[in-house]
Parts: sequence; structure tokens; C-alpha cells
Amino acid sequence: MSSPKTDVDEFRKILNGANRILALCGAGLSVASGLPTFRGAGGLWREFESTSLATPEAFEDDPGLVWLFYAWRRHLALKAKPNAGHYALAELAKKKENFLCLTQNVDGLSPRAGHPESAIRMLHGNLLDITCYNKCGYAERNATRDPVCPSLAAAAEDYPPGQLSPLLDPSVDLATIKPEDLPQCPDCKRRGKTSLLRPGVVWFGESLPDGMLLEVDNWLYKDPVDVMLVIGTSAAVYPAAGYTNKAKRRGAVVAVINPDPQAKSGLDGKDFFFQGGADEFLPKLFEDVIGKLKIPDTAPLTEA
Ligand code: BJW
Repeated sequence: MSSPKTDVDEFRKILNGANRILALCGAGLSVASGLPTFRGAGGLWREFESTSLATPEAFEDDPGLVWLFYAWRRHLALKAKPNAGHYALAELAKKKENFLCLTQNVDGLSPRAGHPESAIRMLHGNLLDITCYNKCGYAERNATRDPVCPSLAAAAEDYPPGQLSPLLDPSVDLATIKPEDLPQCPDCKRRGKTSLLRPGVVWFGESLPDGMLLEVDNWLYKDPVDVMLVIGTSAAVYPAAGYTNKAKRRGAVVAVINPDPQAKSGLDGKDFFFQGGADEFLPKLFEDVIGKLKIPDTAPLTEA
């Protein structure tokens, strides 16, 4: 198989002429905003692999630990600002009518960069949503309170640069948080039941949001796809990872943007590989369509 192309000008022309564009984004898109990835160097939280905490089994086993992990990520996401990559994608969505962005990210930075809601699907949910663990239907959308509750206050503490927070230091024992000190579902309580609340994200073994997969398939199979952008993802998790080959079978030229050279595996001579950060490459790659990117001073949290 011949190697993917790397010519920015050639890709710009293809993107400019493209009608139907699909993007799959992952944690790497938010690295320049200071948020960690799941795998590789950034994927360790204390002594735990981040992915090992993203399961219903981990929550059943130790809901206090899993809530602390998510409370810490909520705090980081609330403090973070969208970067040039998020803004470039948002501008592309405003210029190209038939662009759909599938993001695996739960940090809400794309909506905060002004990415139109109709042009993005948050496949793995939203870190700021809080739902009932027993699925009674209770949900708080975009709950920005930080900390989520007093027992999770340690996750919302800031330390000066260079000083490791005790929460992140594996040599400092974590205080056990009792389930009764974690957020409880008010609707279940009203019905005389008890249920914990949980982060509104999709854990391993859980289904993606109702109807979303069908909607994405309907978009994919409606007409051929011209360009598939694969941005900052290890493409290790399904069903998200499967969309690249589906788009390729629909005719798409695939462009992968990732600093890891391994991310180009599976690409052929029709495709493109841009080795580097999404914040660096996306404004350049989209310039013929969006012009020179301007980054606003503020990125307000989305309305509840
Ligand atoms: C940069 C950068 C810079 C760094 N710029 N880039 C088919 C086959 C086999 C298994 C399955 C299958 N279908 C379903 C499954 C089971 C499972 C699965 O996929 N398992 C795999 C391990 C194989 N999938 C599921 O369970 C899904 N549910 C489902 O399918 O339901 C039905 C079903 C269930 C069971 C069996 C069969 C069917 C649900 C998946 C939910 C994933 N959830 C998580 C947590 C979300 C909540 C949270 O945020 O905590 O989603 S796991 C985690 O991985 C998170 C991420 O969204 C996801 C993907 O990670 P991502 O974004 O790619 O991050 P990284 O860290 O892996 O990569 C970062 C990349 O950025 C790297 O490449 C860097 O190089 C790069 N980078 N700096 C650009 N500056």
C-alpha cells in the first residue's frame, strides 16, 4: 500500500471542493486546551488507567473513586478554553452545510467554540451532565457547579504550577467517600427509592445515546462522503472507530491529524496524514474555506 500524502495545499483544494464532510474527533483535539488523553502518557490518573474507571463495574465497585475522577475532569473542563482546533472546526461547520462532526470528547469545548449544535454529535455524552445511575430518567444538563458536592471538594482545588495536588499523588492515600455522601437522585428519593447520580457519559459496555447511531448511519448512507477527517483519536473504541472505514467505503478521502506516526496505519495513497497537533494543523488545512482563523477572547459556558 502506498503512503498517505502530506501536502497541505493539495488537501486544502480537496476540502474546498468537498460537499459532504465527516469528522471524528478524540481527546487529542483538547490536548492544547490542557486536557489529558485516555491512552498513552496522559492516560494515567493516580495509579489508575483512565479507561479502567470508565466502566459501570468500576462505579459499582467504588462510586466515590469514580466520582472523584470525574469531578476532577469536570473541574479541568470548566477551567479550560477551546483551542484553535475547536474554533477551526466550528468555522468549517458554519461554512460547509453538509459537514457533520462526531466527537468522542465529553468536555464541551466544541460547543463552547460555537460549533453549531445541528452539526455535531457528542457520541460519548457530556461531562457536565448528571444523570440517575438507575436510569429513572432524571438528568441535569450542563450542571456547572464545582465541586459537584462537598465530599468531592478535593477535585475542585487548584495548586500553583509545579505543585502536585494531593489528589493526583498516588503516594497520598485517598479518603474513602461513602455512597451516602455522593450526589443522590432527587426523583428516586421522591418515590421512596435510593439511587446515586452519575456523570452523563457513556462507559464501556453501555449504548451510545438513543437514536444517535441511527441518525449518523442515515447521514452516512444518504449520499457519498467526500472527505473524512480523523482528528486526535487513537481510534481504539467502537462504534466511533468504525466510521472511518464506513466513510472510506462511501468514497471519502481520509485525512488523519495526529502527532503519533502510528495513527497513519490503514491509510493509502489517496489519503492524507498530517503529523502534528490539531490546534496547529486544522486552521491551516481549513484556511481556503474559513479564511484566517480569529480566536475570540471569551468562550462562555453553554447555557443550561
Ligand atoms: C493529539 C494531540 C494533539 C495527542 N493533537 N492529536 C467492536 C469490536 C470490539 C469491541 C467493541 C465493538 N463494539 C463495541 C465494543 C465494545 C467497546 C469497545 O470499543 N471496546 C474497545 C476497547 C475495543 N465499546 C463500547 O462498549 C461502546 N458501547 C457499545 O458499543 O455498546 C454496545 C456494545 C456493548 C458491548 C459489546 C458490544 C456492543 C461504548 C464506548 C464508550 C467509550 N467511553 C470512553 C469514556 C467516555 C467517558 C469519559 O470521557 O470518561 O470514551 S473510553 C475513552 O476512549 C473515551 C474516549 O472518548 C474514547 C476514545 O479515546 P480517544 O479520544 O481516541 O483518546 P485516546 O487517548 O485513545 O487517543 C488520543 C489521541 O490523540 C492519540 O492518538 C494521540 O496521539 C493524539 N494526540 N496530542 C491531535 N495535540
